[in-house]
Amino acid sequence: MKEKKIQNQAVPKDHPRYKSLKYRHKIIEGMKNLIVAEAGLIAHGRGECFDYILGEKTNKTAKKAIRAAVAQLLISNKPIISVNGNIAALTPKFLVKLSKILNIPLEINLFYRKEGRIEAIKNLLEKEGANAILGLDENKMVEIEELSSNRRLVDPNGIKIADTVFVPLEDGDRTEALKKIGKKVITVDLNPVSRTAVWADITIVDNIIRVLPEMINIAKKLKTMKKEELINIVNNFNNKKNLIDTLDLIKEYIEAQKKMLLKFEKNNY
Ligand code: PTJ
Repeated sequence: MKEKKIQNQAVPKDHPRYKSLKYRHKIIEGMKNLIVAEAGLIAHGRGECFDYILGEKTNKTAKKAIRAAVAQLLISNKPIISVNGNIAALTPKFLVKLSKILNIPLEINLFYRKEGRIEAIKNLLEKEGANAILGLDENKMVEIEELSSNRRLVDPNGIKIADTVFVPLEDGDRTEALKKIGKKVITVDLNPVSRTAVWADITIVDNIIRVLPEMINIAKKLKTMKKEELINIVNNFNNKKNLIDTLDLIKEYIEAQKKMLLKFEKNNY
């Protein structure tokens, strides 16, 4: 508790990087509470780097992907939301809200298994009001044979029988395995060229902390649409094209930064 206080005091609200530091501290606290794996810190840093060169905002390509993702979740018969340590630590409230508004269960599915982690994540989600959590009883897990990592152990009532799996901040292996067994895969990944980003059916290239609130807003709107309209949204979405457009946005951002530096240099700042 004392430590938490000291950390919060270290980040004044008027700090220009306040938000970024706040989420860093959530990840660090999450690691201390077993929610986040040690490697989750590194994954977060990699994400931050891509976020920077995407302008730290929800770009138009991300908005398109979010719309398609929500439509896909609404037309699915058995969708599921896969939860790992990083997402739970960063944005538990919106995770639970999304699960409720779309009526989709949450399944805790971890890459780095360690005693106490599932319990810690479960408690955090329940504190935010979650009542449909799968992946809790390790004795009842079944395997996805195509996968060798810890993620192969899934809930028989969740990922195993799902037609669409929403797997934010994912590693490439599982996305590939899930695709091979016929699942639709939706992901959130700030790296537009990760194997997950490329393999998924719908990739939202944006920070999970901005994506979930936006998905909730879009869900409220799309929930009233007819199934045919939702199918149309999904069919009109081209993931590879959207990723290419995202890379163009990164190029534009870097060009703009270059121009700014050239101006500084010219004016001797
Ligand atoms: O909790 P566990 O044990 O299941 O482990 C979770 C991590 C994230 C450690 C594990 O899945 C992992 O190692 O993932 P990777 O392979 O590092 O991939 C994570 C991807 O998420 C990377 O491409 C990052 O750029 C991206 N990423 C990191 N933070 C964010 C993000 N994408 C969106 N929003 C973020 N905040």
